[in-house]
Amino acid sequence: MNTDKPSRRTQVLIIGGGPSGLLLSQLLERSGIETVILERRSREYVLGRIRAGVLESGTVELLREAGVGERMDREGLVHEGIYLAVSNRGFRIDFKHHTGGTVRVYGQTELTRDLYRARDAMGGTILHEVDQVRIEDADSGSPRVSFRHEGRERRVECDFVAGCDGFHGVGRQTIPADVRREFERVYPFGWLGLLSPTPPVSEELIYASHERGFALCSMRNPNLSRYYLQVPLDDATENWPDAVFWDELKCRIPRDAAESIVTGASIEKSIAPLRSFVAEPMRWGRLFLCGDAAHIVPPTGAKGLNLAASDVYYLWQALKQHYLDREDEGIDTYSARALARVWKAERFSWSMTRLLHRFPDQSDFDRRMQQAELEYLETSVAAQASLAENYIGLPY
Ligand code: FAS
Ligand code: PHB
Repeated sequence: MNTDKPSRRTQVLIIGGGPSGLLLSQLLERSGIETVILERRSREYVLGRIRAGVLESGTVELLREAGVGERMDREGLVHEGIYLAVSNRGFRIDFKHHTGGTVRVYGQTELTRDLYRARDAMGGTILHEVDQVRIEDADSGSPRVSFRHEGRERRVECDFVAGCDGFHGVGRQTIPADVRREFERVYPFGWLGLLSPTPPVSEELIYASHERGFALCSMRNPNLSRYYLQVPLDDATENWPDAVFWDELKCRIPRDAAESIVTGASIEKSIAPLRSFVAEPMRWGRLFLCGDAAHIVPPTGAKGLNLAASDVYYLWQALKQHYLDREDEGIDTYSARALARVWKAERFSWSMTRLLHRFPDQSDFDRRMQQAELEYLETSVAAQASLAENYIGLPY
């Protein structure tokens, strides 16, 4: 594609080469709609990120529809439930029994790798290490995107711009402040994540609520485990040598798991802050926001990546309708349709975070409320069915 001068219009210009941008590009190109992706980082950098681990069934279906489900189906782990643990005692939430549904454990890193391979196989245009990206005339019929790449100023004219550029991207900032409404809650703690080449401690994930703080036992495959500990916001990975991490994790998880866990040297350790965030609207003229560019959830409900997938589905359907059916009902309803599902996932992620974490300013009454809700969850079929249907993913 010649980007020295705007002689060639692409149809959809996608900012961001993470899961949202790559999946949207793959689906659009398979529908005959041309895209260009601009990514700020190198491909190695993008593939070096350790992020999500659990895919809803809707995300699994969409990846198959995009032609990138083969390795996920071969290597991904089908999970029919999760464990919740309260003060070292666990109980199971059986998704299959309550909903007939399951989730797939398959790391975002591998999913992103599959998407890059698929884009390359179709000869996709992905420009890496671009900077100074600016979206111009998004509210006109002919938006343009200017940027620098390989030391040269470039510009691409397009029909539509998809802001798939994450929480710190330029897409959301392009929507005028007097048009945009933002909703946010920042949590007074973070998650310290550790990746270790050890067998998972349990067949299924364990979400543990403990006086000392929240812990999560997850995995990527039978020889790669992912663990998290709730830590104070001002904590640092330097304070957590592996031995200290393992000792603390054992304090917070069920006794039988603590006695059987296989520990080992970490191959990645990082702290992620937790926030709930939504920006409305997710469309402004011919600019559409997808994924983390528009919303952030605390990872407690495993929704971040899965919300990106449902946004991409709605936008793919809308743009296909525009180009193939010459209809714009999908485009006109995209923001409302995506936000309806976003807010339900925000609620679920917020409620799981509020239920399972220790809050520094928590009163004794607050703590009793958490304990009562956990006991209700342990003993009520209706409460477990509600958690199950939210965890496996509400319908698109
Ligand atoms: P991403 O942020 O993944 O991708 C946006 C891309 O845009 C990036 O590659 C960025 O480099 C690029 N970009 C940004 N600005 C740009 C610009 N101006 N020009 C060009 N490119 C630009 N979700 C879960 O479900 N479970 C988890 O356990 C979990 N853990 C997480 C841990 C961390 C530390 C973080 C930050 C997020 C986590 N998430 C988790 C959420 C995460 O998985 C996101 O939901 C997912 O990455 C969303 O994908 P995208 O919308 O593509 O955004
Ligand atoms: C993960 O495996 O990284 C993971 C799983 C479930 C969550 C959050 C993170 O809720």
